[in-house]
Order: sequence, then structure tokens, then C-alpha cells
Amino acid sequence: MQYPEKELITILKKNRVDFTSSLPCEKVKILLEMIGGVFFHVPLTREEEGVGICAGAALSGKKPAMLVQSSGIGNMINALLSLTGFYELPLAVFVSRRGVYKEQIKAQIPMGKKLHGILKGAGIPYSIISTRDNFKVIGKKLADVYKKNKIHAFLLSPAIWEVSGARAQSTELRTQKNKTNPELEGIHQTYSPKFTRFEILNIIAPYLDKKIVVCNLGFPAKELFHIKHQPSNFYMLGSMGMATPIGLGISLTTDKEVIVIDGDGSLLMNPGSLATVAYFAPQDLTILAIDNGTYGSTGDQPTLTGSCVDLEVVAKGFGIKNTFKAATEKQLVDVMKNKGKGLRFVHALAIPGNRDVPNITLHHLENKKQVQEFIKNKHKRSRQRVIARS
Ligand SMILES: Cc1ncc(C[n+]2csc(CCOP(=O)(O)OP(=O)(O)O)c2C)c(N)n1
Repeated sequence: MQYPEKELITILKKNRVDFTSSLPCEKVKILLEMIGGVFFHVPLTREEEGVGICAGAALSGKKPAMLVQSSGIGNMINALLSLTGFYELPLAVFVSRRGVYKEQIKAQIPMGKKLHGILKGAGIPYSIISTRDNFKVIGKKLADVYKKNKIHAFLLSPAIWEVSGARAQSTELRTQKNKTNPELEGIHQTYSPKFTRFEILNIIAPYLDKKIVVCNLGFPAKELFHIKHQPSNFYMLGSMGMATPIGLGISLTTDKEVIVIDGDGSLLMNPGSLATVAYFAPQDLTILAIDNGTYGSTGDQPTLTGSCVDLEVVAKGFGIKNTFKAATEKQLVDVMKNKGKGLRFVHALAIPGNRDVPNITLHHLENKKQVQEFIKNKHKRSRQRVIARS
């Protein structure tokens, strides 16, 4: 049995990496778990934040390394150039490269394919690590990173982890653990939620009927598609953190009710969007944050809502006046049923866990077309109503 995760950690240790930070990708969930156990590790809310934290650590003489998904490079590039590169600080970036090898999620392809070009254009050197055999190059490049104060990206193919014995063992353990002990503290402990995201979606599904629904990426979108597809559902497949901004954009430009189904990890990646929402306070927008205290879609790595953050307080702090907590079926139904006009933030507390549903079969451009047509027809009808009344 092979354990590529352990081999990589040994290389990091040999090169005296002593500070790590990460934002999860499903493909490297075992490696992430191990890194957290071995090194000083900062779990991030956004990849860009890690560039700053690692720069600070490098100023104190540490040897930092990050582990992120290829999409996360998009969030990091400015800070990599204008901070790490500009001040000649060291940073090793391990990238879980998506979109090029047996990729099931089509939205990963644009960033995955363009990654070379983006790094080349930015002048950031990189090594392609397609198999364990390529691990040989990592040690030498790492030594350079810390000796010469350089950035280097290591593009890790998902093929490396396919052969890992640790992956199968850990998935089994995790499934057992989630059923019994979600290990959440803070606000989750106070409210003791009972439902998973899938169960919450099932409870609220009747109240989504014919509303414009913008749904968070990953399992939330897949589960909603499975439970209740309708032409007015917009499913995100990538662009983590954009559910609430997309909902706001629609809400500002239509007179129809919009419901955003967002997640704790995604809201923490881009919390400023709640401030923008509060400022504009659209007439008919509900943000339903399903907070399972984890990055559920990538293997249940804890987010900070599982310990110190209360998203309802965050929303209130940004200026959203109408906020609710919902942890029971009655609370969920009441809040979805009793819809007054205006902006609402619903903090739906959940336990971790995903339902094993198939991928979305609807083509993303067909999805876009259906939503656009729904919005256009609704507009036409409401304009006709106005004309009829006058
Ligand atoms: C920029 C970026 N970083 C990381 C990912 C990988 N990723 C996809 S879904 C997800 C978790 C989202 O968590 P949350 O919003 O809490 O929703 P949940 O899956 O828990 O319902 C992550 C980290 C990504 N798609 N894009």
C-alpha cells in the first residue's frame, strides 16, 4: 500500500517547513488532515488571506507553505505579486490541480487549464507533479524557496492520491464519526441542530416554488437539483463565495423574490458581500445560510462557525436588520412561510454530512438560459400587470 501523503510530509519536514496554511480541496483531504496534525497550521477563510499570514510568518523567520485548490490561485494572485514577490519573501504553494485529470466538475476546467499560463504570466515558477515519482524535484525546489526567498508552486495531480491507502481508511472513519459526533462547538452547541443540509433543503423545498433560487456550489447544488429542480434555480458549479453576490445582482435588477442558499465556508470567504447586501437592502431577498460548521463539500474540514463565529451576528453587524436563527423544522418552516417583503438573513444551523446524490445533469448554459427566460417572462408579466392597472 502506498502513502504519498506521508512521503510529501517527510519532504516538507526535511526542508524544515514550520508554518502551514490551507483552504480545502476534496482531492487532498487526507493530506490536509495529516498536515494539521504535524505542522503549525492555519485553516483559512480565503486563500488570499493565507498569502498575508504566510508573509507575516516569513517576516518572523518562518518557512511557510500553503495547500490550496487551483481555483484558489485566482484568489491569491494579487497578494502573491504585490506582497510575497515584491518583498522577496519565501512561499511554497502546493496546488491541488483540478480541471485536467478525470474532472467531474466542469467549472474547474477553465482555471485548471489556464493555470500554467496564469503562473507563467505572473512570473511564478512552478513544477508539475503528476505522480509520486515527481516528488524528487520538490526537495530541491523547496530548498531554493527558503534559501533565495522565492515563490514556487507545485501543481499536484489528483492521480497522486488515487493510489493512497490512507484515503480509503479515512473516508470510512469519517462516515462513522459524522453519524455519531459532529464535533461542533460554539453556536452549534447552543442550538443543537439535528438536520443535515439535505434534510434542511427537503424541509424548505415547498417554499422555494417558482422563486429565483441561487444555490451554493458543491453538494448544496447537487442536493437541491436532486430534491427540487425548477427552471428558476441557478446552480453554482464553481466561483466559491459568489452565491450572495449573484443573488444581490438579480435582486437589484428584477422585482421578483430571490432566495440565496449559501454556506458558512462560502460566506466566510467573502463576508463583505453581506455589507453590500445590507447597504442596498433589496425589496425581496432572503439569504439562507446553511451553516454546518464545515467545508462539507470537501470533506468536512471545520470552518470557524463551528467554533467562534455566529453568522447571524455577522449579518447584523454588517447592518442586515431582519435576521433569524432556525435549527428546528418548525423554525425553518415558519421563517420560510411567513414571508414579508424586504431583506432577510436566515441562519439555518445544520450538522455536517452530505447525501450521496448524482452530479447535476443539466448543462450549465442550459441552466443559465432557463433562469434568464424565467426572469424575462416574470418581468413581462409584471409589466403587463402595471399596464393593465393604469
Ligand atoms: C476558491 C475556491 N477554493 C476552494 C474551493 C473548494 N471548495 C468547493 S466547495 C467548498 C466548501 C464550501 O463550504 P460551504 O460553503 O460551507 O458549503 P457546504 O459544502 O459545507 O454546504 C470548497 C472549499 C473552491 N471551489 N474554490
